[in-house]
Amino acid sequence: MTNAKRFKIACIGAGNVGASAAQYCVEEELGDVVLTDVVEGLPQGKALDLTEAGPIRGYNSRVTGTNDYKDIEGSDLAIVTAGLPRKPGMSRLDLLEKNGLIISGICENIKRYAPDSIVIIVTNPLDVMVYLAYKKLGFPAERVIGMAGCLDSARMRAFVALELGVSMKNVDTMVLGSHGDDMVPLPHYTTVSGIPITTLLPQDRIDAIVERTRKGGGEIVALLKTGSAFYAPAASAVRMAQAILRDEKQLLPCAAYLMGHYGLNDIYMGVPCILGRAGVERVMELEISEADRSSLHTSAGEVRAGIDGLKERGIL
Ligand code: A3D
Repeated sequence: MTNAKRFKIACIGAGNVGASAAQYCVEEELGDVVLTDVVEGLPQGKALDLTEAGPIRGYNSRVTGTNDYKDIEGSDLAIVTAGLPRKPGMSRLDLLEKNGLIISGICENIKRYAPDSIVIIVTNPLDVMVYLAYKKLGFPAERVIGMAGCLDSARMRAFVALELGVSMKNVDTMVLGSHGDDMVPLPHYTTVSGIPITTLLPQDRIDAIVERTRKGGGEIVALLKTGSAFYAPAASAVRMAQAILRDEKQLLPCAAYLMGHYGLNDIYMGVPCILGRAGVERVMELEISEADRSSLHTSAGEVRAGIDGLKERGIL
């Protein structure tokens, strides 16, 4: 183990994202994982399979599967991916209600069994679900964080690296706003080893990368036909978990609770955050253009509409 303390990580939801997150956690030896789901046998089967991969992949972290929330007792961190995907004929509001009820139930259990944990929400619609979790958990805002910007900026990094034929590791990007078509990718804060891409690529190529980033989730859904992306979302959630548990002070875009930042109040939105052992240790305020600020506020309007939807249905 590279980390001195043996952490306990609850991966709640053992579907595509949850199981991949469990895999990345143990491969990184970030801690012992408890995989939890409502479907009997699913988390147990995946946990056993991951355990049996241990001797080959060379990890000693434990993975166990359960349908009983009691087993998450004392977890240091929870990654919540439980939820339903939107099915044909289901409205956004119906999905909001169904996942809202699931997240509310899970928060009850986290509060009961892991009251000191840091919680990373992945379930969609992300910015609304993480706001709901914050309200239901009653934890300090720095301990309730949404995963989206990390994924959106990873997608943009990948597209820039592919376009320029450079290492993915050399590319840094920043994406603000809500997770969806209204997100705000920032080309001016996108660099290759410190060189702004605005000096490396023509405007039309940058515009195309920004557009592909905005539609990144949809591009994968269209290819897969059933289900949505899971490798990159899981990797992003585990990147955040690593920054927190190892107190790395990493600057990553995350959905954080805003109290006046960027002119927004009492809302969760994607902003640059310093992640360390306390969770979101600082929200960074960047200088952004008037156009980007206005897109951020448009994006906030969508999130507020979702929050109102939950209130109308008595979930919040
Ligand atoms: P999927 O493979 O369907 O897994 C979801 C799992 O949640 C299933 O195994 C369910 O049985 C389980 N579940 C349902 N209710 C409960 C409950 N009450 N307690 C525990 N488990 C439960 O979906 P997925 O893993 O592909 O995606 C999971 C969620 O993440 C969805 O809401 C996706 O939309 C969301 N997601 C978000 C992003 C972001 O970037 C924010 C990216 C990818 C997926």
